Amino acid sequence: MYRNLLRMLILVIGGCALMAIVSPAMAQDATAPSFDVEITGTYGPFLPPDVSTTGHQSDLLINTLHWFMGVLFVGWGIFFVYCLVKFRQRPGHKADPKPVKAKVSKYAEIVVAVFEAALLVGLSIPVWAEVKEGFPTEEENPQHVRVVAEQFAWNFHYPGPDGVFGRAGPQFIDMASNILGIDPDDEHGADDIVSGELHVVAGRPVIADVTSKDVIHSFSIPVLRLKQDVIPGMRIPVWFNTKDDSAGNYEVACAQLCGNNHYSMRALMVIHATQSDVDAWLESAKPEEFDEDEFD
Ligand SMILES: [Cu+2]
Repeated sequence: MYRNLLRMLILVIGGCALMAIVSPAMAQDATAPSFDVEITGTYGPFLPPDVSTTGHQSDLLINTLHWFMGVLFVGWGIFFVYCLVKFRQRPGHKADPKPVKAKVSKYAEIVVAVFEAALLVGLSIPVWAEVKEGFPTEEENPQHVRVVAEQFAWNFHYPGPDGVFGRAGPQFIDMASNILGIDPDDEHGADDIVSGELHVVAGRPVIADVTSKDVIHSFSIPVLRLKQDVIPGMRIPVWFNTKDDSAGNYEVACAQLCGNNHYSMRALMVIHATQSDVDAWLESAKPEEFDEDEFD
């Protein structure tokens, strides 16, 4: 009996230790394409840095749930081992599989249920409401950007100096010269900027409309605790805001297994310190002078 218990304990502890050693090593070993610039902050086995104004609430929820589950795991684990020993079959005792009726376990279940309900009503629902519904108003001067996913890249569409997005449609797509299918006859589209990089300014809210050209992807920016499924045929708005001191280079990832090269579907997000830095970058990324002859 004790030998079996010992074997089980060694297996469990050994398995946990192995996972603790192997999983960070595997994370380091991923061979996704690297960026030309250095990524800000460290990524390891724990939560990445949080540079958003709402992320601390998600982190509080994640951390509370993990600690709570840890306490439950240890508590129920101890109770489980106690039962194995206490009710085991041994000389003079027969194993008794009948459930035990005890007040302690009933009260423990009630406490767990109340705590979980409090988490749901007091923490999860308000955070969800703010993150999903608390869009910045136009008075708060949000930056608008369109995000178009495709296998296996992120495209960011900026409205250009006129502030208006050009009309876009699949019939205009040309994979060499017009990957987002911006209507060449729409004057608002002539100054639009399409880039594989997301450039924003610290402290200014961003509203991003996400859509996909092919399959379902997931727009994920871990440092913003932002994740939104990207569905072909749908334009889904998401919003975020960055902390005032968050300038740096960060990663945009795809969080939905979307095909063979899903692992390589990442993009650079640059948070600039000032709006003029963003404007300078937009200026440098502007399309070549709109050539009318090309469309004759
Ligand atoms: Cu993807």
